[in-house]
Amino acid sequence: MPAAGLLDDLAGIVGGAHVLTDPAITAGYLTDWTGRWTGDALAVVRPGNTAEVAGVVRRCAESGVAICPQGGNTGLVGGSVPPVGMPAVVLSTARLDWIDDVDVPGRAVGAGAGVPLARLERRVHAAGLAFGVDLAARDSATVGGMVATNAGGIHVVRYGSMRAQVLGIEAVLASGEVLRRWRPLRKDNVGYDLPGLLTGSEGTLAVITGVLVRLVPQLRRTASAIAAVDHPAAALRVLTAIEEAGLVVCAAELMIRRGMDLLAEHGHRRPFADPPPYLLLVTVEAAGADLAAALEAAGVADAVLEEGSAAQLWAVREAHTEIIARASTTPVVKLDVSVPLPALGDLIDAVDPLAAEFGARHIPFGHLADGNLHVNLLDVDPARADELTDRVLRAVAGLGGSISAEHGVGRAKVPWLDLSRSLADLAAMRAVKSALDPRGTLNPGVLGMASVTPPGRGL
Ligand code: FAD
Ligand code: 2HG
Ligand code: ZN
Repeated sequence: MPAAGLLDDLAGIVGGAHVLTDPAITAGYLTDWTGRWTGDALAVVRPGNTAEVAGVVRRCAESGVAICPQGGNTGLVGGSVPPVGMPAVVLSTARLDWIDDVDVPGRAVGAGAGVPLARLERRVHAAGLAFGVDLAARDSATVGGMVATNAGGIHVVRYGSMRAQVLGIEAVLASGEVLRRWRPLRKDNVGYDLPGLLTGSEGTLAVITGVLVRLVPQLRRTASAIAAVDHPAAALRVLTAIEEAGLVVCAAELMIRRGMDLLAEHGHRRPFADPPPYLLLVTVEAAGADLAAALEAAGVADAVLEEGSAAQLWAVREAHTEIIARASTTPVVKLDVSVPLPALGDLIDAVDPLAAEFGARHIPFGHLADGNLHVNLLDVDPARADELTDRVLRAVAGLGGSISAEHGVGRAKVPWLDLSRSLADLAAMRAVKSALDPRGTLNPGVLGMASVTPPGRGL
């Protein structure tokens, strides 16, 4: 077996039980959440600490074997699975699962890259604080993966995305060296912001092994409502009215009647018996009566309001991804994009006829306050998926938007990078890549970055 020498060495580093080669076990690591992307790997390697990660990175680099870092494998752009036809290992962060004591006065906590978000949230809540990023994949998505993708989620309007939470980072560089900046400082302007650079690097610049994140006060009193609106522009007007009433917005999401119909077909209760064209889900830090008054003043005729966690209202929003995946006859074409706020309605109007032309169903939803729409296209003929993607992303660019709002580029959007970045910008990104990973070992192909140089020694 040509890889035996490499695999023996890797087993020597992480322990034989953590070099997985049984296809029945590795299969789950080789296909992404959407089912659109599948790769090959010599093995899945599960290091238990930073030194082992460094050992794996060094040993793979010696053999010119690519490394695909993987956390919870909930990414939606194909970046978490290895390429096809190239020697590679998946480096799973599952065992980097430590959480430090919460630094309550410093409002910070350190965690291993493989810690799932929900576990971090529970730990931080027990200490009386909260974490500023939340998303529906919380049970599986890891802190390291969320940094690597600069995840957004439902609270960006209040706290910013993942990059805004990162105070420090520990990462293994392609050379095997460990980069560690680990102080809970809110201000630290000494040179390049390397933690910021690694945030959103999608596994192409380093393997993140730990993260030091800032924490925020727990929300003491919240109220949520789903309001009936007839257009995204109306949803934005309601949002503005809520803000002008002095209420602090924690989340503002947009949904559409077609989404409600689909959810109802799959057993979910409709918030309204007769669903309106669009629905605004808003959470504020305020009393329910104040939200009700603001909605009334904004001219909202129909709304369902809940105080506290509003689990039922949020379940409607959070079920979208799963139900859409279940309902589509082919892997869903998922295009996470952003446009200037006033163009949200124009984008939906531009995509609807494209979907019809391709015989697809279009169920958009997303983070209204961030101008972030999740264009979900169901039943697309896989042979025409790229053509439809091209048409949609060109429409997004035409509206002054970005081809990736929060999920990243991965493998899915590489051919369209030039719609969002200039040649000079792309050249600067490639220069960073070749400086930090000159042999192209880390996640080749992702973000359009170079592939591995030929092996320096046998496998
Ligand atoms: P993976 O999927 O394992 O990896 C994602 C990328 O990060 C890959 O390129 C991988 O190589 C790299 N990577 C992972 N770990 C490391 C590491 N330690 N070091 C270096 N690189 C690494 N995303 C949002 O932004 N907002 C949402 O609201 C949101 N909601 C979601 C809801 C559902 C139901 C699902 C399935 C996904 C959702 N996502 C959302 C997408 C996904 O959860 C995020 O992209 C998340 O950050 C991925 O974390 P992960 O641990 O699963 O990473
Ligand atoms: C969300 O906001 C996620 O729920 C997933 O970003 C979006 O399924 C999607 O397209
Ligand atoms: Zn999202």
